[in-house]
Amino acid sequence: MNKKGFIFDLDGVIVDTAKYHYLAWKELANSLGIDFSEKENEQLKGVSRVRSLEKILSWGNKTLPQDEFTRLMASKNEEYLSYINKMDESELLPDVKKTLIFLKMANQGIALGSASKNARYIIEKVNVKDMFDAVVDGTDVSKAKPDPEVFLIAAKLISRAPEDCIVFEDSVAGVQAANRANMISIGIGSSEVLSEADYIFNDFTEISEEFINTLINN
Ligand code: B16
Ligand code: MG
Repeated sequence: MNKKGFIFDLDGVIVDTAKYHYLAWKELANSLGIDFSEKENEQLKGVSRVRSLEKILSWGNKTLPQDEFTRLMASKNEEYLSYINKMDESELLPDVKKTLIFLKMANQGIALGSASKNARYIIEKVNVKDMFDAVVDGTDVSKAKPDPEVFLIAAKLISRAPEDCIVFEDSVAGVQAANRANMISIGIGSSEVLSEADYIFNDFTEISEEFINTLINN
């Protein structure tokens, strides 16, 4: 049987923490007199914490001294963690667990490839930590998505060549990172936003076992 590597993004793929990032960033932006919409929020998905704040400040034509910038990032993370602390397994997105179990039973490599520095904590909270053979998160990389670093490290840790890996991603930056890594990209979300992905599904309920078997065997 073929052994492929399946790399999962976290926010927006395994759990809908994107909504908590949005709430926490919006509160912080509003406190600075800046507002942004869900459409602009797409640009923050998959993007590092530092880059997110830089983008928000640029939308408001604002700059901040370094110490204030660092303080605001910490304050956003505190607010974000207040939502995360309440998470449990019920917040796993539909059919994610089923897909993970199917891949495990099929003896495939499974890795997490997330930009989030909170990723390890979150997969523990929602009780899927044991499903992953390797975890690469925002603390392991020096270059943020769309750079392919996060996925290339994940492939290495599960001993798969990049072309034998399949990435599930909800962000434009993440799909671009998977494409640059020479992996198959599967967009989870809207086809308008994720048009650069090789395949696009609204969520895992649309991904059949037949389709996964095709990925495994091709
Ligand atoms: P943190 P992912 C990304 O996670 C989020 O999509 C992005 O919105 C966030 O800014 C980034 O993690 C950093 O998160 O502040 O928790 O370190 O989608 O790559 O799993
Ligand atoms: Mg994501």
